[in-house]
Amino acid sequence: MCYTPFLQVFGFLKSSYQKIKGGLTKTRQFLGARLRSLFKEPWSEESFDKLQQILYEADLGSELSLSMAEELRHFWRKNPDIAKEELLAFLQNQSMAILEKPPKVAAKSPPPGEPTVILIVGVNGSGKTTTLAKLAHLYQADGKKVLLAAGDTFRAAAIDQLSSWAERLHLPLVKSQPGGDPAAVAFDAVTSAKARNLDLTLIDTAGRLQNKTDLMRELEKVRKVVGKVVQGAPHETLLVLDVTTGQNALDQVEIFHSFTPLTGIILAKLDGSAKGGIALAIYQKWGIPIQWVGVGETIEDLMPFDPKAYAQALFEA
Ligand SMILES: Nc1nc2c(ncn2[C@@H]2O[C@H](COP(=O)(O)OP(=O)(O)OP(=O)(O)O)[C@@H](O)[C@H]2O)c(=O)[nH]1
Ligand SMILES: [Mg+2]
Repeated sequence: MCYTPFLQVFGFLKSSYQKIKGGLTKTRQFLGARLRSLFKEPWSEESFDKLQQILYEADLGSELSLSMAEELRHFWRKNPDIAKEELLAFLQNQSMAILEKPPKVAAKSPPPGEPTVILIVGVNGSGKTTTLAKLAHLYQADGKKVLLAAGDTFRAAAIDQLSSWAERLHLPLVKSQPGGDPAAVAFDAVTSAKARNLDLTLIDTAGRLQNKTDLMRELEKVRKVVGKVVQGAPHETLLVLDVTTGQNALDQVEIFHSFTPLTGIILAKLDGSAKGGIALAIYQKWGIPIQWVGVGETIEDLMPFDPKAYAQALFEA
């Protein structure tokens, strides 16, 4: 499912069930092993308490783990002879019902002929720069003219990292000296993209812990200056979450969203995590669409989030 008009361009990139299943391997092993051992026992009232704990451990969050287990309990009480497959189907349907609710946030569109601006934010090391390169590669493959902005001016290595991606992908890059003003880089980049009639500017930013208020405010400044160049910019603000950080990811969503309204989430490192359930917890709480999932370190390892494939793969014991 595509949530934003801009993402619909990726008609060529149909997310396959097999791919998302591959990305969820660790989560599925974790959940599947526990669900299988739960299903070996005869179902009783106690099974639902155990189920709640299992869901919680897969990072569905306390509220959601409780409500899903309780809904299943009510369903089972009405249908006590129900088969294991139907209980799993119920969990899949519950997940789908959550993910199919309309999003509470929306991307904006630039005025016709002007570039779309996407701001990539997140805590240190979450996968921002790599994900930005993966996204650039996808848009490029879709025929879009992309420009990269090295808005992480904090470390020389960060500028070098994006420069080498730009070289590899043959994409223009706007950068400054280390220590430069990220807002100035963003301004120059969007101005340049507009002057050159490019389709898209992807702005990298420095990792920042969500509890560092001054750094969070720096993002507000970046947003403000790009908005002066192209109306509505940034049209997308995407938070890259390292799924392996577990419940802390929920704090990150909350604080980043309060400083810099998010239009989407990218779950990076899904391949290395058994905590893939976090997608449900995030969408249930904030209605911010999970747009992409990172499933490895290479440039091809980014796929659109497909709620149906995700719900199906998650609860397939
Ligand atoms: N396995 C796996 N590794 C990933 C994924 N995405 C990023 N990484 C790795 O995570 C590490 C950090 O990635 P970066 O893109 O540099 O992260 P960052 O958020 O830009 O880091 P800072 O700029 O230091 O805040 C790198 O080794 C990446 O290769 C993913 O989806 N799966
Ligand atoms: Mg980076």
